[in-house]
Amino acid sequence: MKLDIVSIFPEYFAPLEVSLLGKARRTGLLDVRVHDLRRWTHDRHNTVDDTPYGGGPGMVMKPEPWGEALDAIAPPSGGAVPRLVVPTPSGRPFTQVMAAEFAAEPWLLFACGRYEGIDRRVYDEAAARMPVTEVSLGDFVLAGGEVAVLVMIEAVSRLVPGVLGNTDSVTDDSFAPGAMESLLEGPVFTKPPLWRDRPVPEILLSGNHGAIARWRRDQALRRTARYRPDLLARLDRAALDKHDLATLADAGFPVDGEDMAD
Ligand code: JD2
Repeated sequence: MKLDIVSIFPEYFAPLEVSLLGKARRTGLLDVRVHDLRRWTHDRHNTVDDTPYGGGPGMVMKPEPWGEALDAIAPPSGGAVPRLVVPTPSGRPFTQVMAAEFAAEPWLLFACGRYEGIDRRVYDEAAARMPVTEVSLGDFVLAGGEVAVLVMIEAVSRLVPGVLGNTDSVTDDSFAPGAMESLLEGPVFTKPPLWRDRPVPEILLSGNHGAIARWRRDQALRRTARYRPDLLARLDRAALDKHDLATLADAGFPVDGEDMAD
């Protein structure tokens, strides 16, 4: 998979040389190229921003350097086209489903804005010759797109076959698309069995796989009820058995529908 990144802070992307992603790059699974937007400026001060039309606070990224950058990286008559991904607080929420869709693309081009964002005409012109997706990581405000792109590249890359290695731990994820249900994962433990007077829950040492699965599901349901009631509300009622309903009722989240009598 080819990943191009355009930013006025190419140094932000040093972490892409570390760990999983660093290895995937060295083995050729990922072809990552980071470009400095200022390379496509022509004035003495390498200006990339200007004041907003209509007034208001802050600055806006000028269209010309972006136009030249996109033309250079994805030539208008160049056959293959990338998907342009632009982080912005006003984009569609980035989800695991979107990460999986991006992971199936051969070529992604990430545009990192700064200031109050990029002149709208850049999106419109790009959309005339390539798919464009504006994405938001969530309801908080970052100072620019760089960190959002690092997040997305990490989420996408681990879904690219061969990057993670262990494919089971990908399909088991809480938010794996196609998973029948999305529950938060419960707590995990490893050795030693007793640490600073704190024991590992006995059931996990029991060897009773059915009881362990049940306990883990209860933990997942309780945690989801507490932190993500919105996920529980979206759960298919048919995916909940009698024991699930009792666990949720005990957690203070009775699920409506049929009563619990057989
Ligand atoms: C960004 C800014 C517009 C105010 C480029 C913020 C983001 N979930 C998210 N929060 N914030 C961003 C994000 C992404 C790119 C840029 N800014 C600052 N823009 C209004 C502040 C500039 C994502 N993804």
